[in-house]
Amino acid sequence: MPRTSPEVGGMGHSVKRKEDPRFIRGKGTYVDDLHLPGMLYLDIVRSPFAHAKIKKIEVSKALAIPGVLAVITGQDLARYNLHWMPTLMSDTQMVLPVEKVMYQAQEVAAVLATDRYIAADGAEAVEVDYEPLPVVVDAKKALEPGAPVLRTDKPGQTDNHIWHWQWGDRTATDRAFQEAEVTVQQEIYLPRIHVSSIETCGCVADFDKVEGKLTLWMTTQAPHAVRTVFALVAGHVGLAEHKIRIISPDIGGGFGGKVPVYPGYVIAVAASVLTGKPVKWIEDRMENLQADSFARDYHIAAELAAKKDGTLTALRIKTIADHGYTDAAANPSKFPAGLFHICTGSYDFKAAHVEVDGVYTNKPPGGIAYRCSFRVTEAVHTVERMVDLMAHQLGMDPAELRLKNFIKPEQFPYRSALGWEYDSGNYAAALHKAMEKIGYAELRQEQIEKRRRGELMGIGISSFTEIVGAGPSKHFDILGLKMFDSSEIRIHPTGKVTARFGTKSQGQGHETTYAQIIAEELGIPVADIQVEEGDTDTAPYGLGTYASRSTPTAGAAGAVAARKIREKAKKIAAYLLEANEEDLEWEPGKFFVRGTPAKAKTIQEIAFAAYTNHPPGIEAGLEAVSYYDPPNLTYPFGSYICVVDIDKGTGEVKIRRFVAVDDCGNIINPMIVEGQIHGGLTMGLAPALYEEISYDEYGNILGGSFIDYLLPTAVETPKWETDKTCTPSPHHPLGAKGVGESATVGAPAAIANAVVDALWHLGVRHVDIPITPAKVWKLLRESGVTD
Ligand code: MCN
Ligand code: CUN
Repeated sequence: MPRTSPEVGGMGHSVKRKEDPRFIRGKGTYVDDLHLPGMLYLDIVRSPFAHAKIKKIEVSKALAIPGVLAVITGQDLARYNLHWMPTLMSDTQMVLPVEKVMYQAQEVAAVLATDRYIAADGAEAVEVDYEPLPVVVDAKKALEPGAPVLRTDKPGQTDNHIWHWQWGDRTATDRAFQEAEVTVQQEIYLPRIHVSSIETCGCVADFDKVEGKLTLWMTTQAPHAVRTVFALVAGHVGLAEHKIRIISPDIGGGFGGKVPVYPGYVIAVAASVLTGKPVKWIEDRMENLQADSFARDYHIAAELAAKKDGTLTALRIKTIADHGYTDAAANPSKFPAGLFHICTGSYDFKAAHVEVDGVYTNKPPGGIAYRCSFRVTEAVHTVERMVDLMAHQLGMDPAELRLKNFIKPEQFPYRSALGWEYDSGNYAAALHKAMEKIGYAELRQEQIEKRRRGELMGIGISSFTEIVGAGPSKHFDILGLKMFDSSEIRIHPTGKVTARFGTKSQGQGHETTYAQIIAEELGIPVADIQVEEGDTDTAPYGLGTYASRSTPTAGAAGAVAARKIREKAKKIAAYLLEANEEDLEWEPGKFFVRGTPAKAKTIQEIAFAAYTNHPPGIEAGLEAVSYYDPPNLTYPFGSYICVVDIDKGTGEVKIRRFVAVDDCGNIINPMIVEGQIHGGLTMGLAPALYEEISYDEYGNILGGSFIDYLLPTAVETPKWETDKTCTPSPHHPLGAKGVGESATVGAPAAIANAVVDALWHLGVRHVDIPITPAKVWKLLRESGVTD
């Protein structure tokens, strides 16, 4: 039951999204909607080769086109030492190449013109003479002795190995494996995928030569962090942090793809600084798909040990992480493999060990997330596949095996074998609810009968644990910037509110849910609260929106700032009511004298007094700021059950039912959470059955357009059946956990497990995602199914 009235609209109300009236009327302001006087346009020349020396760039034909003003090359940027830039993982990345290109579709040069189409014509007319070099696309081959060394620019780099990282107790894990009664092992490949948000990336850079100030509207999920990085990289050409204003306007989906800094942004800035004119750069769809950062590309070798009774004892994982030509992942600095070491999942493992090796290949920079908190999807997929494999191996029901090994409610806060402290959870409750809702027992019965008739039906479970809200400053930073987040709430004399946050919504509805948090704490109606994000000149410093961190960090900051305001409001109320502070009680929206409810002051009256009649000894005004450093991450979880039917003739997997029970603690807006889960499930379905970016041996991208890279549409998407349990976070001020990525993280394993469940009796043990009809058809034929 919500504490506030529907008019106030605090936590628990499905308040309609405040941002939607402008979105559904086409009145949003995206970067490409900006048109500044005298604006120039940039287009980018891209490499057809995956690895090649640049012998010559001939620009005369391009410059001869009327309207083409300049062609910018790596040599031009090198004059200002801007041809390389740092990545978020302290690697280096080319802005524009001087010597060689490292992947197909890499930026080679940029054309500046008076018009978008002239810029494109100019890019066509630039002639580049390449000398092809041997290409490395296979991460395993990249590690073989004798493989061509790709990063010849890095002194001391003698192979393609980037880093080795390990976590956990190797000795205890090895011992557990030696003593194990049963073990299973499996190689699992999670392919490269791409987020494909509706809006591609782009920016408008506007350098004011008189003020010496750069305003950069850009598609970024983390405006403040980007500003700091720009200041650190371009300080030597006069761009100091206070002279850079980054504005992240409306964003048409981020999903992790708008965390990195792409070369196009930097070139546009350089072009604006040099010309003193506004410069717009907007990627087209193919550029977005082919050259922006990718996710996954993990080659995982996993082993699981158990007792014969199904008690899980140890997990051991070795992984090769393909990062493309540079490690441009957006991970917390301390964790090069992100939060992959949450891979013990929802289970009470006594021992675990994980090793990851980062590798360079001739591919675009990889290692960002795809709606996933820094590699948690890879972790969940691995453990959920392995647990399922073990259940089948033991002839135990996969639900039963899970229930037997779940971390029990009374074990929270729970320290995992890999060192995480899970805040709260009740995994069995979520699984039981999902089983009940889907009719698990009946489905198993149906499956037996179908199997007798030769029909292929499978039931798959995924009982995932997420890890979101990075993060506590003790362990979490990006390039040294601690991962707190912020809120600044200002109450105006008439009781209306402007609130600013260090995060940046890309479609998640922050303008609504942050207002609800303030409404919850102060009793001010949501309609009276204006939420702003994404402008570094106005918003307090924050690390941005990704890893479902907004609610755990900035949302918490909002609650804390509102509580600070309430403290001050109480003093003002006591003054106005001529009462002792201790005698005042709060109910949403007002303070009243205990026992005399008629003697009350509303928050609006208090706000007015804060500017017109403030008490002696107390400063005027009513505002507060909070920089919230979370004491821990939040661990949302859920249990998903998927039922598939497989067509023996075509190998097509049809999802008949999909039940998703999620738990993200206390919910701010149930409708928004449900929307997040629906979208997230569809983004989990996508890589499970459709999406993959692969390369041929020459490094040509296969799947570089939507003809080959399949996004599920409404036609392919099943009806999602959602439900929830509620296990509040004990450390979050509102008991909330993040939820934005849960469904994408949890769904693929449920689908993959259902497919293997349908085929197990035929001898199939594993199938890598995406589970295409061709793959299943081949497995069926290999198992002798001819139908
Ligand atoms: N929420 C809530 N109650 C909770 C938890 C969350 O009401 N207990 C609400 C929040 O207030 C917020 C939304 O749900 O409005 C998501 O909150 P949260 O889980 O904190 O995640 P973030 O706001 O940090 O969003 C990031 C997350 C990520 S990392 C990806 S990727 C993703 C996702 O959100 N990208 C999205 N969902 C997306 N949705 C849209 N429309 N567009 C994207 O780009
Ligand atoms: Cu991880 S994709 Mo989201 O964190 O922006």
